[in-house]
Amino acid sequence: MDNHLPEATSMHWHGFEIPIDMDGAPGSSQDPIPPGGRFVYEFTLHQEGTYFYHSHMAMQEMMGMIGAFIMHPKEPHKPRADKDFAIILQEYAILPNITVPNSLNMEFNWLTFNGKAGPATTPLIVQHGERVRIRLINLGMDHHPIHLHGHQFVVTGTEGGRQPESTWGPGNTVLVGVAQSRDIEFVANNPGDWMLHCHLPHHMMNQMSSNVGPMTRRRDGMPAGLDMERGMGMLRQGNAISEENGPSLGRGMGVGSTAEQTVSNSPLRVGNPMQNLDMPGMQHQGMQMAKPAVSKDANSVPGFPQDAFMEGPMMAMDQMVDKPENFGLRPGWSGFMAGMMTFVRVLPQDKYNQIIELQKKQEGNKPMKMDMPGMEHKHE
Ligand SMILES: [Cu+2]
Repeated sequence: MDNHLPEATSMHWHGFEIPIDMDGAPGSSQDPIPPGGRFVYEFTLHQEGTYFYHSHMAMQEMMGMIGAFIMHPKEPHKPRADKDFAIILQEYAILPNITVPNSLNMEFNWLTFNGKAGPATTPLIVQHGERVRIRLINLGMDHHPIHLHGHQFVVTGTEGGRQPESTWGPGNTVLVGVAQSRDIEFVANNPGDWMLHCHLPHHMMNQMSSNVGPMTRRRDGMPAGLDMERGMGMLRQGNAISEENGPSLGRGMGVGSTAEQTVSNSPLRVGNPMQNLDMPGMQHQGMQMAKPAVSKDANSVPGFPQDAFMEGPMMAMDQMVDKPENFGLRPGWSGFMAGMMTFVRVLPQDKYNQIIELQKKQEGNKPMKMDMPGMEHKHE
């Protein structure tokens, strides 16, 4: 492993039964690999199951340094799975207009399946009647109860490998704890576009944040507190280990901090609900931005309207996230998809074939990786 990071690292092989000097625990099983350094990991595998590997530096984990490592058995498990998917669950704190996650932050506004938040996630395409395995891997700060609509499944494996069939009780939600993996299997016997999602409500949303500053909506009488950057612990100047920032960074932010403000259900501004957005008349390119459905007396109902701004037709962006796997979904579907959310699409053969054809066509249109501008390739 070549370390191209500007800081030390090491790679841990999670759950692997390998010699201690290959375990990748920095400082104890090996020296950390310095920037520009190299360490060769070499071992023989004898296990079977859904394993993974990750940097053993905590903040590098929070930047997303993880990969799935599937150890297949020599003979397929019985009953045999027709489809075998792997989904890595991760969470990030990323502010608007910034592409770099803040790994110190304790609250997360982007909840992802394989690096994408809904509706940018890619639906799982299966044929009616197929047996499906989904391998769920979690590395982050939260545990995720992953729920599948329309089916019962059994948990056939954990981060420790295959589970004996005698333990396979039915369920439709599996709690995938931090550093765990869970394999679920089911027969896709119920046609439809079924949601697969984390069931923590805030993990079914994007851009979650405490009320620490001007967000995309504003209510009269609501104290704004600190601005959003400071409220979420983002640096405005200097670096994270400077004398000024070092002692406080990661402590005085967001949840439970003094920047937190109580929020009453104060009235929304009258008129077009769109005018409550910070930028009047704002239109996002590619977003459909229809008016949210809000009743005339919405303000008189304590607690409402809230979802009107989080999910609904105004959030739809079907075209922006268009891909073969989304073909034929109900128009406007994307307005109700956010965070750790995607579909298991159980399709009749003709629709299934149509999508496979579209995938093949798209595959042919993809630019060659070597031609990507700005990409450097090293051959050794
Ligand atoms: Cu979750």
